Amino acid sequence: MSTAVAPEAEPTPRSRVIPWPLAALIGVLAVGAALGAGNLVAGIISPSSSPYLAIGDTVIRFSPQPVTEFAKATFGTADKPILLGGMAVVILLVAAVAGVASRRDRRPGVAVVTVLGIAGFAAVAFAPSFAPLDLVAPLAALLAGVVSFRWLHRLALDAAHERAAGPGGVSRRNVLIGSSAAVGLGALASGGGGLLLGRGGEESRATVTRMLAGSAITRAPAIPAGVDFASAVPGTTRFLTSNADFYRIDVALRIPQLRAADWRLRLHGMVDREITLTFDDLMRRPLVERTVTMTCVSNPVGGDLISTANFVGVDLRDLLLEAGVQQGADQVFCTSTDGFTAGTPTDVVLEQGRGAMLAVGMNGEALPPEHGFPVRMVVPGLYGYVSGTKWIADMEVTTFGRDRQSYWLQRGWAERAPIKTEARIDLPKGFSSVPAGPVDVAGIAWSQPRGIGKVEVRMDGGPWRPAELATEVGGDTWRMWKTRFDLAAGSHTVQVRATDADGNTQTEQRADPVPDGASGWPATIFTVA
Ligand SMILES: Nc1nc2c(c(=O)[nH]1)N[C@H]1C(S)=C(S)[C@@H](COP(=O)(O)O)O[C@H]1N2
Ligand SMILES: [Mo]
Repeated sequence: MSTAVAPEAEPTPRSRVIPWPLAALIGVLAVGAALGAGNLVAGIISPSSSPYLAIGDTVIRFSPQPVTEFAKATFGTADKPILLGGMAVVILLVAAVAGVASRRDRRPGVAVVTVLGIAGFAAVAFAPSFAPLDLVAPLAALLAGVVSFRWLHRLALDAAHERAAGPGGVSRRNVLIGSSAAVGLGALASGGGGLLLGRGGEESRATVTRMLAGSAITRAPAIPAGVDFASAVPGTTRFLTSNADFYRIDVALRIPQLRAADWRLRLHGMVDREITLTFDDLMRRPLVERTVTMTCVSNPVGGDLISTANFVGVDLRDLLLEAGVQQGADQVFCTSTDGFTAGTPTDVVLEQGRGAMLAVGMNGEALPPEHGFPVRMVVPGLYGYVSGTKWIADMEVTTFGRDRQSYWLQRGWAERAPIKTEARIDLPKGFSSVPAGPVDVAGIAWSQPRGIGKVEVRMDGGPWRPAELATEVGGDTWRMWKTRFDLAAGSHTVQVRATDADGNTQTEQRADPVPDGASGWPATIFTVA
């Protein structure tokens, strides 16, 4: 075999080659402009159509279970910003490489920018909730990317040419102006889009808040004095959590921006009568207020994925009784507009006095967008992933069959998830140093729907001592506890365990959150100075 020597190609004049750092920058700027444009247009016309966030959602949706578990275990609730940051790094690296590949010829760069644009387009088009108007933002991103790449590339080539031709620098200034314009527009568009993204649906929320203010609501018993020690012992948890501080768990990056007027719920499946409800239908039903502590199954021992609010809504039991649940149905399979699904045991929803509800209000206002506006489910005593579907759109009465596996069941979590009896130490903070003298030890305990009967604390492995309990509100909510120790200087370890109202003490057995909730006695190490 002989090696043929290729005839010497016509050498590209050096003047027609863009220096590689500038070439890389052009790729990055063009893609940055595309991302900004996509975000802006999404912010203006359809908040859930940002191509960047749609790609993030797609990554989450198709991540294999070990990857999502690793991300949750390693980053906790910071997994979303880390995902978005990682995506930005990867996309901008690809963009830089595309730029460098286009030092002479713009075609490789245009091709890569186009492929990225199509990826954003596809992510939006194949999202669980999709409306045709959603396609405008990714289209704008694609156009902005290609146009700015071609434009910057042309400016840079001209500059390279003129630099070879002699001093002058006019075109180089053009490159500078061009790239600054791209950065500026991209950043402005991104920022503006970001502001607008969070704004959709505000009018509809205000309307619902007004409707609630004017409606007859069977109020929850007034919250008595002495339910927490927040004023007596600074640093302890307040009984009611404000909406802004309420913990949040979302599988999707994009908060659905819905309007109450568009909301429909279809209740179907193994029922005698299918029911479809509008938001007005819901508001015509008897409204009831319930104080409920919601808990996430992912909450580690000592974690803060637990909060309490006054929810207003309608009784789910009555609704299911009206529909007529058929023999053998053991799962109420709920679907959200964001693609999330949860399967709630039928017997729990139908349990008299359990208080399962379709909630529309939270702490005196309409549900905040991030907590499920306009309607979510709340079931006291069950972890959120099997009971708390936000932005609920569909309820199918069915069985726990393989064909109806909800989101977290597909990822290895348990089918049934009653809340475990647990306690948390709020004070002293872990590894803190407290002054000598009496030391406040305080925290929370929960065991919904049974309620807390006793909390015990021990110091340095000594005898268990009962803690003082705050006034009880009910079984569906957490209960605050506190006690005091006189301690010598040095390092100390405090431990706590709760006992529910039926007399069952929380297990010492340590368990990770997967598959049905963490367990174990929390411990805090601190120093007395
Ligand atoms: N649509 C939707 N509903 C959802 C979730 C979700 O990711 N998407 N997370 C669930 C989980 S795991 C919990 S613990 C609760 C949390 O509700 P919050 O975010 O209002 O606190 O919502 C549940 N409902
Ligand atoms: Mo959760």
